[in-house]
Amino acid sequence: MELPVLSEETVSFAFERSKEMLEMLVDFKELRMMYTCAIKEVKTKFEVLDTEFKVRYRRNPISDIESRLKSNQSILEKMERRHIPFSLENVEKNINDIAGIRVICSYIDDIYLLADALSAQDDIKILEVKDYIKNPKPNGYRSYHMIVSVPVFFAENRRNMKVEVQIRTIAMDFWASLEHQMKYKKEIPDQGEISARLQHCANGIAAIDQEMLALREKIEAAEDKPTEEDILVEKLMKIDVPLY
Ligand code: 0O2
Repeated sequence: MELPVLSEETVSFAFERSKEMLEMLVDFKELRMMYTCAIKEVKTKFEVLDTEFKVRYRRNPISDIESRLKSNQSILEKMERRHIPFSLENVEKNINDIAGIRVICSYIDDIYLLADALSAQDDIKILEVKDYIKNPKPNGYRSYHMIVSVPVFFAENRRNMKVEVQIRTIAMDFWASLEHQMKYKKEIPDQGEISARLQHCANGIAAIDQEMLALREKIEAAEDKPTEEDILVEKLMKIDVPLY
């Protein structure tokens, strides 16, 4: 088969396009590295708060911290769904959850405690808050979402990076995992019935979360008021609390 002869202009155009594509790929990899570092920054902030609480109140507000960098495929799909043309600027501007952190707590009050403590840090800027606990989604989804901007210091520059923070209870997380699994299955028999039962479970979970908090508060209130001696002994005990 005889190959067509390409004009000098066409070859030069193709070369320039491939060069541009390669440059974009390199920049995209660099951007992902920056988001990975932003995850580390925010994760450390939550770990610090958890450690502080452990020493101060002998109680851990955080049960688990998960983090993830959104896959390239999910980024592309989200851009396509929103009809946004692909460019690095557009990705950074429009996709808020490339860096994602999920903080799992035992009790609902800890969610707000952590959200307030993070918001009070003066290097953190809160760009958006969605309180799906006070305003659950129609399907029953409950979780507290924040989009924050955090400064990350690199060798030669400082970049403010966006991170999506989701804070929820263990029970809310348990529910969201199953609902997420259903959403990504294309063909499910009785989907309507499953959705209705999930919604029912979401209401049950919300009631149990409230009841567990009320019970904890009752138990805490029933604990004897400490004497001065108790306070001193408590302070001495804190010195022995292992931090890791
Ligand atoms: P994935 O697969 O979880 O990474 P925004 O991100 O603010 O520009 P969006 O996506 O409408 O716009 O924001 P929202 O409502 O805060 O949702 C963000 C994430 O919350 C979702 O990410 C899910 O992780 C979670 N989420 C929101 N609604 C639901 C729900 O009804 N069920 C479950 N299980 N999770 C939910 P993505 O983008 O879906 O991707």
